[in-house]
Amino acid sequence: MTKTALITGATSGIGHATAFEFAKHGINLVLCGRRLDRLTTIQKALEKLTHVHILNFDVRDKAETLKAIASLPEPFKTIDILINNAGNAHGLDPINEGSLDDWDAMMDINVKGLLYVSSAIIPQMTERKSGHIINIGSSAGKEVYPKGNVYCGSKHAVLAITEGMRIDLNPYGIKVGAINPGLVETEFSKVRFKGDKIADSVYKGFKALQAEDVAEVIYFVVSRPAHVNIADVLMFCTAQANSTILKKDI
Ligand code: NDP
Ligand code: 8X3
Repeated sequence: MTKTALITGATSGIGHATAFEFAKHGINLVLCGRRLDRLTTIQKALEKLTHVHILNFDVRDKAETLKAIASLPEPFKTIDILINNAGNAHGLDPINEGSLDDWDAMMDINVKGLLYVSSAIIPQMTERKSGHIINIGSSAGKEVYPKGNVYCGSKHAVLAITEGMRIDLNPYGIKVGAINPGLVETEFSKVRFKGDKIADSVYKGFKALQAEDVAEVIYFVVSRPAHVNIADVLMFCTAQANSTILKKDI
């Protein structure tokens, strides 16, 4: 039977690439994000391959998030696969110089937003006793690096929440796992550095992971047989050894 996936943060980067990868395999899609123009463009492109519904909301807004997901029309109401991907880093500062607004953004989007979306989807999965939740964590959720403080904290929280979800949803046969990439060349650094030109240098001198590399792994994870749950993936580009060791050719 054809499955339906809801992907948050589908307007760029990993979420966008995952939408294209899933569409290639005929998975029906509910694509979410704040940039409606992009959602519409992606919907037009993917409708040739699969059924697509778009939801335009900010995961920081609890009421808006719950309302948007409750508004899903009948053919898209049953979500088999939830990809909690929306998120970003905001700033890269020592803790003594960090911005409270940046901290709010990271905790509100990466942690609370993921919880709001999950709370809207989990009840139908527990009722059906099936489903698959993938949370996009980060290598930053496994290892803290200088100036990463709150972003790393938010991603450590994603990992802890993933493990908690897997325990609590185990009686219902729901698969839960995390994909934790290192450096991926997306709009991530543009957001982190607020458009500053330093963002252009982040992926220079080495070949970073591409969003499609992560999307392929996500598809691999969701396409395993019913008895197989890939609980945790840590993936780096070859040039990256961990959060602080990166081989650059310049
Ligand atoms: P992008 O900036 O390219 O994509 C982020 C996505 O999140 C966009 O689609 C954006 O959509 C969405 N988003 C951001 N804020 C909100 C919000 N408040 N409400 C709804 N949607 C929101 O970055 P990536 O693709 O790299 O990031 C995706 C995930 O991967 C994040 O969780 C990130 O932490 C994680 N990650 C990224 C890595 C990297 O190096 N790039 C490495 C490890 C993990 P819109 O703006 O339209 O709302
Ligand atoms: C994104 C990877 O190293 O910039 O989560 O934190 S990193």
